[in-house]
Order: sequence, then structure tokens, then C-alpha cells
Amino acid sequence: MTTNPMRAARKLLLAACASTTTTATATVIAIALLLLPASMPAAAATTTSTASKASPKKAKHAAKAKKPKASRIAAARADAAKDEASYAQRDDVIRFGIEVAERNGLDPAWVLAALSAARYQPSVVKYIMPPPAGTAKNWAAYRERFVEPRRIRAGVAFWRANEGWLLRAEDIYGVPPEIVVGIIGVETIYGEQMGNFRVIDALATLAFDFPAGRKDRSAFFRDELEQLFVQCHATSEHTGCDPLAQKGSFAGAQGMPQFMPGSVNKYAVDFDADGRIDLRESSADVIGSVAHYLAAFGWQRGQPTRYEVAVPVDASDRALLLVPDILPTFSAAQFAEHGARLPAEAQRHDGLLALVELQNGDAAPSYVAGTANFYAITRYNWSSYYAMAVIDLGEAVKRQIDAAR
Ligand SMILES: [Ca+2]
Repeated sequence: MTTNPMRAARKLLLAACASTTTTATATVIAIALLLLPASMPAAAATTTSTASKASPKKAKHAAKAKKPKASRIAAARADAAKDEASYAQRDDVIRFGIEVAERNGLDPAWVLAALSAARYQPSVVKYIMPPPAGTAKNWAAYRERFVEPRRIRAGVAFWRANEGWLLRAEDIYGVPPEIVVGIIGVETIYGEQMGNFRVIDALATLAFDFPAGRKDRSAFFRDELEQLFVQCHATSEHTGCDPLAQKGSFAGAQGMPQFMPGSVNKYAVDFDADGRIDLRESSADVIGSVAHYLAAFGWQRGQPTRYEVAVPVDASDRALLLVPDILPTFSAAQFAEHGARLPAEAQRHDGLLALVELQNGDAAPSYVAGTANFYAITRYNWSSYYAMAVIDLGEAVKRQIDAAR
């Protein structure tokens, strides 16, 4: 991992981490800053222009100064330079790396070498932006994307190939096969689309260059970047991994279930007991990990995810029931008191419910009464549209499995 030119910086950084005084650490960071830019073979190997050695801002400025009248060419050059600019020169990144190593007992040279090889990815910034203002939410359109024949066929094949693991996961965690199958299908079509971004690039971009224009989530991505190092760190229990080799989505989610590094560390399980957790290749590990995740977020064995509901006619009653959004807050009796009508089975529901509204663009919204299990699915991805797509895809697959029995 570490190459010869890095030794000087490495020695200093190791000394910094051994030291307990912040003054010493700051001095060493300053010296390491001077050493690191010239000692990054990975950065040099992928560099094709001198501009890319400057910081993104400087590179953009330089490109503009050279070609003041050819702004489009300059912009393209600046983009390319930013694309290739590494994080090796940034003192905030180096400080972060040293802190991550200190907090987790990791080799600082290993952390810094990986961080310095991370690259800013403009497409990551583009994908993290919310849809344009005025884009109406549309459950019917959302559903069509995920509950469609190709994904259902893939789900049926996945279920048949892994039924033993699915039943075992239900036995241990209480989460039925159709929910696990629904999640893996919506996430990646059973491993077909696991993402081609380097996880470290995605996380570094969102941790250190989170775009203005939407709620700043850089703290979340800094935590996840830290967790990537924890995930890849070799221990006596597992062999570890190369943080530069992990691939995933634009947000840094990995494998068939698209777990963020923090979730890998907390909830992934070695379900086939082969001594390693593999969320890319082992369907068993994926199934066990998804079921474990939902169980950890309050899945209730044997409880449905939602009931049909006729919303109150009175607008103020309806508004009141919608206030807590997807958080189960009302008993079935309270639903009735406010004029929401539930089927007989739901009226006997032992637990709290949420009135979930799914907008359909200009058409009338759809509603369901979500249980604690509906809410548990939204802990996987914080969206009622997501949860409903998972449920509907899983049920569509289950119908085909049952029909063929
Ligand atoms: Ca395994």
C-alpha cells in the first residue's frame, strides 16, 4: 500500500499519532502537507495536465486566465482538472485522516495514502442534488419503475435460488421472504446494478465537497468515510479489504443490498458462515444482512406492513392524522375517532399506525395505514414511496412463486 516516496510523510504522521499534544500534531500536519503533494505516485500516474496538480479552485482560475475568450473550452478544462484533482493537498482532508486513524486505532499512513488517492467526482455532486423545484411526487410513476415484469422475473429467480436462506432469515429475524426479496430487487435488481463509483471517491466528494443548494449532509458522509476505513481494516477476525477497490453507488452504498459502510459494520452478517461477509457475491450473506437490519430497526414478526384505509372526509381530521407523517402514532381506535375507516383486520391491530399519503402528481393521492413494519422499511431508505415499492415488488414476486406451487 505504502510506497517509498511516502516514507518521510508516513514517519511524521506516525509520530503525530503517537503524540498526545495537539501542537505537535498540528506541526506534523504542516510538514506532512509540504511532503505529501510531491509524494503521491497514484496522483501522478493519473495526472494528464499540470493544472490538475493545483487545487480545484486554482485550476479553474488558471484555465480561465489562459483562455479568457474561450470560456467553454476553459470550463471543460477546469472540469477535467477538478475531476483529476486529488485530496492529497487538502489540509482538512489530511487532518480528517489523522483523526480517523486516532479514533479507530488504524495505521495513519494507510488511511492517508487511501485518502490521497481519492478523487473528486463531479457526477456524484450532480446525482446528490434534489429534483428540480416543482417536480411533483408521483407514486404511480415511481411504482412503474420498480414493479415491472423484468424485475419481478429476476425476483422469482432469486427467490427460487435462495429459498432456504430466505426461510432461515425469516426464522431467525422474523422478516418474511417477500420483504427481503423486495428490498434487494428495488436496490440493485438482485445484484445487476450495484454501482460503478469507487466508494472512496463518492464518500470523499460528499464529505469534503458537498454541494451548496441542498441540506448539507457532509457530516453524515464524513462518518461513512470513516466507517469505510473501519470496514476495510484487517482484524484478527477478518482479513480486511482495500478501501480503494470498493465499488458502489454515487452515495457510497455497496453490494446487492446497497449498505453504507456504517451499516456493513453494524448489521452485515456472515449468514453462510464461510468466515467472511460478502455482500456482492453471497446471496446468503445479503439475505441475512437485510433481515438483520430490519430486525434491528424494530421489525415485528408476523405483523403486516400496512392496511387499506379510507381517509377522513373532514379536511382537519385528515390533516391531523397526516402530521406525524410515516411515524406510527395513532391506535386503530384513534383512526376511527378522526373518521379514518379501516378494514376489520386493521381495527384489531395491536400497535400504532401512521396515515401514509402517496402523491400521484395531479391525480388524487393514495393512502395506506402503515404499521411499525412499514416504518422499519423506511429506515432502510427514508421514503414512503420506497417502502411501498419494496412491499409491492415483494408481493408481486410472491404471487408468482405461490401460483407455481
Ligand atoms: Ca459469508
